[in-house]
Amino acid sequence: MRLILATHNSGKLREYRALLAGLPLEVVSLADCGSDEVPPEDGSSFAENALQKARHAHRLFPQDWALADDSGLVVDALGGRPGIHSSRYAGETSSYEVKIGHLLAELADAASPSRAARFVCVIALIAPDGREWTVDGELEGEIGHSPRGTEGFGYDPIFWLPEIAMSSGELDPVYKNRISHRGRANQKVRVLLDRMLDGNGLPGQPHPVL
Ligand code: ITT
Repeated sequence: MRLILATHNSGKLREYRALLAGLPLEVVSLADCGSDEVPPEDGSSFAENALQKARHAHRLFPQDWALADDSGLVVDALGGRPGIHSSRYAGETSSYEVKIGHLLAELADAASPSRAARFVCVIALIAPDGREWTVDGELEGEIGHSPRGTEGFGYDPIFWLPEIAMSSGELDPVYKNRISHRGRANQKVRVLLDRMLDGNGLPGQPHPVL
């Protein structure tokens, strides 16, 4: 049995392939399944968007498990922006250099001097029998003053982790997965899957939601 990752973001795919390693499921992306159709994503919360994307995969491949993530960067001094619009911030097709420049400029103009921010991730998981779960994870940090590091993707170069004095763009991928918003949400997914799969990746007994 397969688990379909409903994402076209190559950075997320790389992280999920590591995060989901060792499951009794074949982890494949929508593109691996020959689907390049972009799932809908017009909800008003991370959870709604994650469910929309996972339901899209479940509709296309109802025999398989479906997993989607909606995530983003929430900046306090910007009233939570870019938030659920992180991938479309400063224009859908703009590069991350442009998005990061735009964010730093907005923050320089913000009334509040606070640079507090967090990465948020909500994962939606759908079983072949249609049961749905959402779980979340967060990583607290600050917006750095200039980009640092070439690891990760998206906003990682300007996400500053004061306790370790590094940006998340400087983190080894294994360490990022251990502490990140995505890694934390995924730990809950692994608990769910461990409880629900028998050794063959088939749904076992229903289990209360976490
Ligand atoms: P899919 O919908 O195909 O999964 P997407 O990139 O559009 O891909 P989202 O709508 O969930 O995904 O947007 C997430 C954006 O938030 C992502 O493009 C980054 O800009 C940012 N983001 C999320 N997690 C991140 C991380 O771990 N590191 C850096 N930026 C991250």
